[in-house]
Amino acid sequence: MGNPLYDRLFGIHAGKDTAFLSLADGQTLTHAEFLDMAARIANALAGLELEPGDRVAAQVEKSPEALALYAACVQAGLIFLPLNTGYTVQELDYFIENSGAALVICDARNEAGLTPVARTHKARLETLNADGSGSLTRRALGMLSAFEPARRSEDDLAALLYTSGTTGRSKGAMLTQGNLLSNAETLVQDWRFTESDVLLHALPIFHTHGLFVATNIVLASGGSMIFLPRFDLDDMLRLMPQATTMMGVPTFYTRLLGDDRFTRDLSQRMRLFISGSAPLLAETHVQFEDRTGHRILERYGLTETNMNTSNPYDGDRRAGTVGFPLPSVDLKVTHPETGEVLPEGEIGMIEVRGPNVFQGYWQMPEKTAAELREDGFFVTGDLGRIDEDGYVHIVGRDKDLIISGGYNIYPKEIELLLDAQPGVLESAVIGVPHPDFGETPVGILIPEPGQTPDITAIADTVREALARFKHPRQLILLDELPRNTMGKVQKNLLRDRYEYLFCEA
Ligand code: MCA
Ligand code: AMP
Repeated sequence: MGNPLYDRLFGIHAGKDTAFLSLADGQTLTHAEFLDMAARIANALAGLELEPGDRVAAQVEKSPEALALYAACVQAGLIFLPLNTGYTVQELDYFIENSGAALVICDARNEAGLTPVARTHKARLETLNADGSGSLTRRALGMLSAFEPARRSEDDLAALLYTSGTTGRSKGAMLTQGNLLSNAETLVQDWRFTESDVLLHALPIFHTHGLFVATNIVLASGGSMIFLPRFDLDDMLRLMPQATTMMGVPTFYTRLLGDDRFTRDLSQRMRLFISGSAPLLAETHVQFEDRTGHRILERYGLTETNMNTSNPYDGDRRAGTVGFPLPSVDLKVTHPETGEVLPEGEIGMIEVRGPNVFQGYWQMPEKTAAELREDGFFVTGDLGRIDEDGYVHIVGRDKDLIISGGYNIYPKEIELLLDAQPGVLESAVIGVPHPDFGETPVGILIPEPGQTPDITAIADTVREALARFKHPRQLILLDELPRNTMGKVQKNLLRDRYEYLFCEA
């Protein structure tokens, strides 16, 4: 049986002195060095008395050690639970409690804040810092650089990734080894990754995009990565001539285009630019081709499914579409209420099925039943249509979701917090266009009769409670919220009203 995910992504590189990671400062790590690091960490984790199936929650900065932690969890049969580095202690408390994590790994600068949380939820706490130091690495240093992979099957869980929910509570998407492997292997073929590829990697590694789409593909194909801690324009421009591929959210592309130093010459060696996580404006697609001669390949996915569709590698990459369902993915457009398949060209709910689709939400059978049908189709919450040539178009969302720079924000979570503030009767959070992040949240507050809420104090409370990227960029006081005859808040009217808050008309 072995350990399919470990064997096919990591084990295949055992003993290879080939380049795997090259860092911003020019340092490099070979596959063998990376696997040694991972095995030491796996030994350290085993020494902490963790058992296969235990959850390891990690809020750590991007580094080779952080990536090796993912490999170590796979090797030891532990369920990896990566967390956005922007989450506050209050947010982390929920993830740690909900997942029942046996171990929490954090940056030393957050250790004091997380110690009581870990203690309350009976989790161990270790540190791993951006420079690779920390208590976990100290444990790993004294360990053997060999570790017999835990026996696992493709049906065993490999990762738990939290995605926010429309009710304000995040849900842990359960992903098996088979979910991750099948998608990685499909995408290697579809996007023609080989061991000669060098991926310019500037995405965070706590989400599907940077961790599974980018890293798993490079591992499965035997290529290497220029592994940057974050998106820094100067680093991107400096290192692009050494790369052959890049994956990014639309903000990466608009930021590159906003800099005159980004020229056709810089991308001469590049063979493929991929975009996803949020809609790429057709205008960005066109500008990019004009500047570089490359047509960005846009694809579509979700945390629950990894990737579902992709524009073709060889055929026409059409701006404003997310291409065709990947081989092995069934995709249909259905009536949002009845679930009936709609005729070609009509707009409806996108549903997907395939070996990439997750197993359900961690300990939330009702939410799972609501979104994952018995016949295996997952109801994405995205509205779309399939055109006469078979291209899938995402035209909107049936879920109340804002995507800022590729990060998902569920208004409900912010509204619950705003509603609870002194002097606030009710609130509505809407997404409005933003030139850099695509969309950004704005909070509309309705005061209790005769009261004037203290906007500064409310903004301070929000800062304390929620990750920076979720903070409404503006809080606005209104007398009342627009409602339809059923009493439902008409967010579309609010969005129309504030459409040009951050972008020129
Ligand atoms: C950082 N900030 C943000 C964001 N990122 N605010 C809103 N939206 C964001 N995305 C905060 C910073 O903390 C900072 O706060 C301020 O905004 C400006 O920071 P800046 O330096 O401009 O930001 P940055 O550090 O350059 O980050 C922007 C970024 C980054 C490069 C777009 O957010 C990013 O790498 N995003 C990728 C997200 C991603 O990987 N998504 C995939 C999800 P202050 O003002 O206090 O300093 S997986 C997924 O969606 C599915 C499966 C899929 O299809 O891929
Ligand atoms: P997440 O919850 O982070 O997995 O985000 C998944 C959501 O991102 C999807 O449901 C879509 O709404 C959105 N998304 C991902 N890729 C694209 C894309 N290429 N175009 C439009 N929306 C996208």
